[in-house]
Amino acid sequence: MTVIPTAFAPCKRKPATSTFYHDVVQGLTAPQKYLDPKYFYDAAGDVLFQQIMQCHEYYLTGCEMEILSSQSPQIAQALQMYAGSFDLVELGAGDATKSIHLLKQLLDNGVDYTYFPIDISVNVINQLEKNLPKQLPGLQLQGLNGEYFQALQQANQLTSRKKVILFMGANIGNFNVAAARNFCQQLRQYLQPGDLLLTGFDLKKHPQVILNAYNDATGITRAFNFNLLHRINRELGADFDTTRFEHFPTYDPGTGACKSYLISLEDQVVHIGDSTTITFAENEALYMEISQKYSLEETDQLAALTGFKPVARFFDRKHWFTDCLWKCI
Ligand code: AVI
Repeated sequence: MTVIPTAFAPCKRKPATSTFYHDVVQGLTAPQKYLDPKYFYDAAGDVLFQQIMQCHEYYLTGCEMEILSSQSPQIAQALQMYAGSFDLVELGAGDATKSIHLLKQLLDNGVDYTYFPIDISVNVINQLEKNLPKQLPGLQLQGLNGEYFQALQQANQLTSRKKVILFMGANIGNFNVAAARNFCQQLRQYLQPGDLLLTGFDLKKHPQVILNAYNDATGITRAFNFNLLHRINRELGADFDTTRFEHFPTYDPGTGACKSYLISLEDQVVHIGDSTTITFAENEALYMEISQKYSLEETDQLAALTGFKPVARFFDRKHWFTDCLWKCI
């Protein structure tokens, strides 16, 4: 049974000087109203995202899991061939349920490496440090808690070996095309020629399959989007009424941009704390998130524009998803 969390323990209200407050007000006062999707992931959002990953419409997780669980021998072989001796750094490691297959394969192959999982959540890192060595005896692990680039800098100070970066889960899709380019260029600056990057891309496919993934029949993705409004209510003392908004995912098969909006169902006023008032017109759209879909040519172009050379690609059986291996040039 799917459980949608409705009430979480009340949290302490954040002051009007907090970064969260600042970002929310900045987004809601922009000409095209938006919210930064990084704020989806509070405790309730984490639970909802776990549930999304189990929805049958949300094929992305299953496709990438299929790649990692069935092709880790080939992926490990490619890493060993292109990098020789290396350490493994995972950006946004989460619970490592996909990467564990690769970690195990490398151990079975007798590769001497350290796994550096990076995650913004200290909780996630603590759990990984506790659980992974039990599941994978002999694994050398050093968790790094923080923003990607700051933690990557730390990893660079801890090891002089070549690096293999894992950036999976189609997280790159949560940047628009220009921002993805910018991200890859920045990432490249923390790496050396010969280092490798394994990135997960969700591929363009029938538009309805994509739309369904962001509009599951059970309403989990809808609840995931609404949770951000609830979070703003909880943490910033706002009075969003989610019954006055509609979850509205869109997909443009031309550009590959899958964008989610919340549509205001009426003219309305929302208060945030004591001092901020936001007005919504009927049918006004609040932009929540992009999940960009790629063609294979577009993944190659992204590599070429940002200092990488594609060296291998791994697919699920349906060719809906790909993990691309790029080498730093
Ligand atoms: C984390 N990220 C890759 C997910 C995606 O598919 O864009 C986030 C998500 N949003 C709604 N469903 C899933």
